[in-house]
Amino acid sequence: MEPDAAITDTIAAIATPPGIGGLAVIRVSGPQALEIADRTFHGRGEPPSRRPAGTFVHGRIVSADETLDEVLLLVMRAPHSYTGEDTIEIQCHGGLVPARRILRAVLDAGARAAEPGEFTRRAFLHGKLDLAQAEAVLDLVHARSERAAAAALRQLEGSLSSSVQSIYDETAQALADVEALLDFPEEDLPEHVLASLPQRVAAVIEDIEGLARTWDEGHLLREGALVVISGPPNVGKSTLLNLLLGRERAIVSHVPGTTRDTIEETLVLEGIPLRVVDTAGLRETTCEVERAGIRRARRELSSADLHLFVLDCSRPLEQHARDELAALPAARTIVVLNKQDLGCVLTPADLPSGYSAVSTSLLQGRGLEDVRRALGLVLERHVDLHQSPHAVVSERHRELLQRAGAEMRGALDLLRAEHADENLVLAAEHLRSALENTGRVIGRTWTEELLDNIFSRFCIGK
Ligand SMILES: Nc1nc2c(ncn2[C@@H]2O[C@H](COP(=O)(O)OP(=O)(O)OP(=O)(O)O)[C@@H](O)[C@H]2O)c(=O)[nH]1
Ligand SMILES: [Mg+2]
Repeated sequence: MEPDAAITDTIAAIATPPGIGGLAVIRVSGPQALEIADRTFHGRGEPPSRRPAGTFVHGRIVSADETLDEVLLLVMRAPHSYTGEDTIEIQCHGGLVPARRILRAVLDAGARAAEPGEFTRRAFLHGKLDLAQAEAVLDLVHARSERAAAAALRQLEGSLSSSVQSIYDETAQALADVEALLDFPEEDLPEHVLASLPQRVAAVIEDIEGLARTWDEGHLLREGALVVISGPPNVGKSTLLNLLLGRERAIVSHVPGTTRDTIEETLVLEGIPLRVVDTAGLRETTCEVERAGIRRARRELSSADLHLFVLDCSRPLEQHARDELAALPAARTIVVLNKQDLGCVLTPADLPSGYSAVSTSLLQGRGLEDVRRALGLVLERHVDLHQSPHAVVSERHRELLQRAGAEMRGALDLLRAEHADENLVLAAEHLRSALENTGRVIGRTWTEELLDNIFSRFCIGK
């Protein structure tokens, strides 16, 4: 689909978050942006539409002879703006009232209220960003750690786009060659082109799969790793949550069964956002509320990326707890042998094999650093913490890349077959489909529905 050349309306929105602040910004973009500025802005000298791009002008926004606020107005001209259109940004005093009144005045002067993500959508339609870059804007706004923000910024700068673009170009070249071969009369087929194709296609498959593998890391950076604290009652799970957070979030008491509802909090470890969940102690009980809590705990357990399984080491390991532990994946579980100060009857040797353990005495805060280090080690299996942040794919990209990879494999099988020259029509079809899927990652091919889906997750004003 070609970019929509017929954007004729001008959109406006408050770009800053609601609430009290020093400044608020109203953004106006589209063909009438400067005209609307002239109608609403009163200042000395030339009207905004006659000002050079990149200038800030001081003045007042006036509507129906009433001054709404004293403002600074920034003039940007197409194509040198975020959206690629004529754009003005009005900086007014913070707080909701001035910004809302100015927005109203701008709408009265001919603009339309922007939909979520519509500025970035226009930037995409005007070729200022490709789709992967536009999505990076969303990731950057939502980034929960510095590492996540750095990865989003790399993607915005085009690191993912350029990898995908080169996969796209290689695929397009292979397709062009196959199509050219189809046009040759059989006897004149340039054998060397046909002979080199499987190797080239295989190389592209490797690139596609390498890129798709970064999803694991992307998922952790975007959504955060879900770390679930579980174990029998009264072993120190809530104590551990509080220590990790550095504040008294969950109630700690000597009464077994204190925690009922799941408690989720976020923190950042090694630049990776973590969602840490404290859960009700796992045990047989007749208490209805506690049982509801245990059901919730089990729900969290099933979707956890990482487990902290806490045990009281001053007591022997009961069969029930052993079974609970054995149900957790060893490679993603850290056993915390707590209450070392009470003397140890339970040691790492008593655990089912394959589980790594950390000894703590959380009441004194002892061993907390070891827990953090162990968490970091498990995370490192998913994210290369020593490598500088790089582009990582999202769920949408992974799906498309996997489809492209499967199509490329289909083509490869046909091209490697004994009478490959007879398979060229089918191989071309696979390559075309791979090309289309790869193109969707960066928006070389798109549909309105796809754009709606992506941009509706943005906030208004972005
Ligand atoms: N002696 C000793 N007591 C501890 C230690 N860690 C926690 N406790 C105590 O153990 C009791 C239970 O701690 P919690 O953190 O509430 O335990 P929990 O696992 O969340 O318990 P439930 O929510 O009931 O399942 C509290 O009285 C804590 O102060 C420790 O290292 N040594
Ligand atoms: Mg608790």
